[in-house]
Amino acid sequence: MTMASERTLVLVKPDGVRHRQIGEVLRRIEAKGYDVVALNLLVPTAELLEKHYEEHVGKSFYSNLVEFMMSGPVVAAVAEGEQVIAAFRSLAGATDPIKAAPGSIRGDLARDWGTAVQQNVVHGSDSPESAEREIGLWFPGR
Ligand code: RTP
Ligand code: MG
Repeated sequence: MTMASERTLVLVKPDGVRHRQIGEVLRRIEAKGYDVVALNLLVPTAELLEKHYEEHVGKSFYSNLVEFMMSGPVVAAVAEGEQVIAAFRSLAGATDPIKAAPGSIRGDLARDWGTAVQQNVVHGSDSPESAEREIGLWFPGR
């Protein structure tokens, strides 16, 4: 039985770019058998981040999160393949890098977690609906 192919939005956050971890994150996606089908390096605007993080507007960490995400370039990528949404969440590990298991991207690569949960190297969409919404924001027309 074949499963439907999915797409997910992956972000290498400013801490990951700063620590030269772009290649390592993309390597792990490809090593797991997924295709990178879109790629862009940019400093996101407040407007883009407000839409991307609309579920978090008003939470205590929201302004710190947006400030951090604008602190330098991020890499936006679309990864594609069977069950890639859940698979990338598994590759990424727990949101809090201290709790993220060794072997996961966050568990292995997070360096700046001393002060904030925000600095956890990557983002990955959490559902098919979020993935299509987020891909539309970061890659208009895709
Ligand atoms: P992401 O969206 O980045 O893939 O991470 P996630 O689903 O695991 O976490 P989510 O709950 O969606 O939170 C989005 C990002 O906000 C920051 N965060 N900070 N208590 C805090 O200070 C806090 N909680 C969340 C993290 O950067 C998280 O990835
Ligand atoms: Mg999330």
